[in-house]
Amino acid sequence: MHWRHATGTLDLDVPRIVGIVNVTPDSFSDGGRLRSVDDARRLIDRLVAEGADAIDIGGESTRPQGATPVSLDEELRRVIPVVEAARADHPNVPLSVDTVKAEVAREALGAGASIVNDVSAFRLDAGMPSVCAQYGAGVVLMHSRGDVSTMATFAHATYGPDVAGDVVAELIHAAERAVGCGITRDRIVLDPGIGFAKRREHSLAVLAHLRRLAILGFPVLVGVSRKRFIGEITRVDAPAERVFGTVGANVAALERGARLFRVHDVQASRQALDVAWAIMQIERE
Ligand code: HH2
Repeated sequence: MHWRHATGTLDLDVPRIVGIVNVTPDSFSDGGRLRSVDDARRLIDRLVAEGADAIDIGGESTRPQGATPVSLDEELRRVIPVVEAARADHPNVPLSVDTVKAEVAREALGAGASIVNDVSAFRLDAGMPSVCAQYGAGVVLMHSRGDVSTMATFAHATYGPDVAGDVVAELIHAAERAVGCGITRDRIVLDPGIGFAKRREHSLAVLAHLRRLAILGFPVLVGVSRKRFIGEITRVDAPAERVFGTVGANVAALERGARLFRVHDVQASRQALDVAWAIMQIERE
């Protein structure tokens, strides 16, 4: 399996790790850590050294406590210099921009990003599909409901008896819409949106039934890193201390078909996923 993006192809016959760079003052687990472009550069150097296969750069938080939407100018000011620096420092590492705004995607793709990670799956900006199609970007379509300030709350966490079925159906709709707008299938990755309009039981159901998403044929990315459901299960309050729980969830997702893993703590998931993967290869022989 392969994932095409604007500047090449990512081979998904092994688990791939996407390192998170939040250039935001208010992200739920790492907000405010990066005060300058040089801070971001140092973090990216570390994530790549620890084994990240791609880097996801975001300038707008969707934090569970209800995020404050960021203006276009402010988001561009945060994100674009970091994309430019990362492109110069790591010319061979695919860069993703985590945004719901077509204009931010356009500028980031122009500055050297090759993937657009849209947590609204193209719901919030009608201009997004054409920008992605124009650049031949790889796209991550993540399941969510509501707008930037409500999507990580429980305001829209209402499902029928089959939560995973509802999420899969909404993602099929998003993928078909993207294809209808000119995005080729080999550029699309689907993400169940762990913690987005999902209580703990919803996130767990979606992860438990991840196979049903993986069998659609699009690569699956999961973003479980440090999230609330892990804190609830482990009773670890500080998000940065949820690394072990994150690893457990990622291994469970790998076994159920996920191939891309968006994480803050690259080294831990790199080791765990590589070992779990080696075991899974023997099982297949
Ligand atoms: N989760 C977050 C942000 N972007 N993108 C994808 N594709 N999947 C996810 O699960 C996902 C995402 C939220 O996490 P984080 O970036 O750490 O926090 P914040 O939104 O507060 O910046």
